[in-house]
Amino acid sequence: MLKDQDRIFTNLYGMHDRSLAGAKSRGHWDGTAGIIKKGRDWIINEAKSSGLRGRGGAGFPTGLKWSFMPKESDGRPAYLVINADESEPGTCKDREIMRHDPHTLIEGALMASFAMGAHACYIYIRGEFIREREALQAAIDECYDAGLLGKNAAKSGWDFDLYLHHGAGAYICGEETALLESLEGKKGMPRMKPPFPAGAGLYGCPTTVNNVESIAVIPTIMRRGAEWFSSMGRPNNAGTKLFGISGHVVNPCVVEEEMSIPLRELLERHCGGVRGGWDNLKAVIPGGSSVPLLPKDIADEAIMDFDWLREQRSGLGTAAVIVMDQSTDVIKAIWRLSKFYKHESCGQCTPCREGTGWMMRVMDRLVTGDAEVEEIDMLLDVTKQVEGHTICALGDAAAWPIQGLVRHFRNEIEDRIKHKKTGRVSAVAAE
Ligand code: L3W
Ligand code: SF4
Repeated sequence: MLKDQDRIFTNLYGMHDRSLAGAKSRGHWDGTAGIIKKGRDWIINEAKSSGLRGRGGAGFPTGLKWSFMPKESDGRPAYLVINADESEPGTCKDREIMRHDPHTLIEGALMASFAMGAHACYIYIRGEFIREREALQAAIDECYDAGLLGKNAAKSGWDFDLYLHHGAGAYICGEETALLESLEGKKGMPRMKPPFPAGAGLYGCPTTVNNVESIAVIPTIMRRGAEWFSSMGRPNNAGTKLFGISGHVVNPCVVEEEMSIPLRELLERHCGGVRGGWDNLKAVIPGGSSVPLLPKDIADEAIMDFDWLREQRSGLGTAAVIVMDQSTDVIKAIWRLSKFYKHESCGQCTPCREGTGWMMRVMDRLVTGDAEVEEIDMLLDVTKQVEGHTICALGDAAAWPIQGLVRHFRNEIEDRIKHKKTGRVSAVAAE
């Protein structure tokens, strides 16, 4: 269990003083210039040694990503872009950082940008996050007034500007290259990769896109050291982690815990447990809507980290834990996600544009039981034709939850179809 002194986001725990004075009293902005003066390589190596893996869903090693940025400028400016377009269903952790602890994000942006040779950083914030952008903008203004941003930021010798850009409500703009397109003023449609943003990103310049939480933990890692961070969790799954827990628990919440905490401990320690007790659990989505759900027998043993969940053919994703008790119609729950992905597909590649519609229409029939049993395998076949055949990960994200449903709840789907045919139950109506 994470000790209080190892929490990074202490403001989540009732100390809601997000002002610069409050941030300083908690140790932020202390010795920032000294850390920067240790140099680019030192910061990147410290990020690498800490074992920090990206907190936006994919878990790509943060220090390694930074090291892809050019060491010497070829005349093009370099950029850091912070992905604050938090839209993955179930996910609400970055919102808490921006609302309660904006200074740790800003200080992290300065350190990370310096390490990558960037004099400018854009924070792309989800349009619906109005209170969060107000909090963040107020903190940015305070920093400019205090000399922590701008010329010779925080007396580090590095000139650094930070801009806040509002999104306009499209989930796909959380995909890093769609986000860059949107930031450039174009329609938010993903680009083909490679080139990765480090080679050609914002305005064709070297760019790193990092999630809010990945950047907000940086100042504490730099102060307390890579060894401290990597001592928490399991090998390859280091550090502290924000978990956003929703659904059928007694107290839904966002909480910071040690990586690799058992799921049951996480829910019972922080959320009052599953509604009606642990035995009332039916399934859990461990990492936001894009990762497959797990049934209770796997959830019983679940370790909340990248590698354990990947071995179960699910994932840590954004660590948005969606808990479903025995009252849940899991078929309908996954149908709702299919509807979401169909709606959010940008439509530029055929397998995703057509496949998300196909998947949703078959899911419609599975929910009501108005399908043939053979359609279950036909649906799986469609998911396989979408998975891995699209420009961005939205196609996979639409396919995986359905694959997980069929893998773990095929009997329930078949029962519904059979019972509908024999008229033994009145099936649930799709909305
Ligand atoms: C240089 C290489 N850079 C990879 C970089 C890449 C990106 C990062 C991860 O999808 C997942 C997705 C969602 N040279 C590189 C390289 N990079 N190889 O590393 O890349 P990748 O392709 O593994 O993932 P991705 O396309 O960024 C993200 C899943 O996250 N998801 C989360 C969604 C979250 C939200 C939200 O609200 N925060 O939308 C949940 O599971 O499905 O699989 O920077 O450039 N050779
Ligand atoms: Fe657009 Fe879907 Fe293709 Fe991604 S996979 S680029 S969202 S059509």
